[in-house]
Amino acid sequence: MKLFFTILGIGTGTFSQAQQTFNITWMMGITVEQASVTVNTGDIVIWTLGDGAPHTVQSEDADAPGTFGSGPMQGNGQTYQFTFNDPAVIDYHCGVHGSMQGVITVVEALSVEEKFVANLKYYPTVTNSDLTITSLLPVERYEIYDAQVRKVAEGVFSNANHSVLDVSALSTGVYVVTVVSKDQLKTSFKIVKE
Ligand SMILES: [Cu+2]
Repeated sequence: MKLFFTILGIGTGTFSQAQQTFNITWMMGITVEQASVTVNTGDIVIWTLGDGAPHTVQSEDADAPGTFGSGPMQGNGQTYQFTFNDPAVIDYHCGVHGSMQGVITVVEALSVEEKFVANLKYYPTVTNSDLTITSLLPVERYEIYDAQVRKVAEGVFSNANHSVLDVSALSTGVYVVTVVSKDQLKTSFKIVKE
């Protein structure tokens, strides 16, 4: 029993700073938001081509590691991956399509909770119908609370990284949306239903 708790303790400590993998679908039409990621040192980013067009992952940023860059890639599903070991803010782009660009922010001592929050985006925060939620770490479900902290809606995301919720059935007012990740991390944000 003593051994069990020792192992559990180590496991828990490791979990909060575990190496994580972030997936970006690299394709024409990707937004800067979708192409940008905040990671901890030691984390891996994988770019997977999402269309048939030729692309590169490259950077001329002085902060980019010297070995960073995919070279020419083509073919749906092709991947390029890089492990970021040093803190930096790196502008990168596709050498073929100038509009495909993003920012890799590499930070030291970022917890998994902070990474979840940093890589979750939601818009618009004032809406009468659609609320888009994108997350680089897989999300599982959501709950929506009204100003009296009553749960008025909940559901499971059909897509772990990009979902559009229809909030048109809510009455006008302020709501808190709680998003739960596959790893059971939670974060909340406010929206206004018009
Ligand atoms: Cu491209």
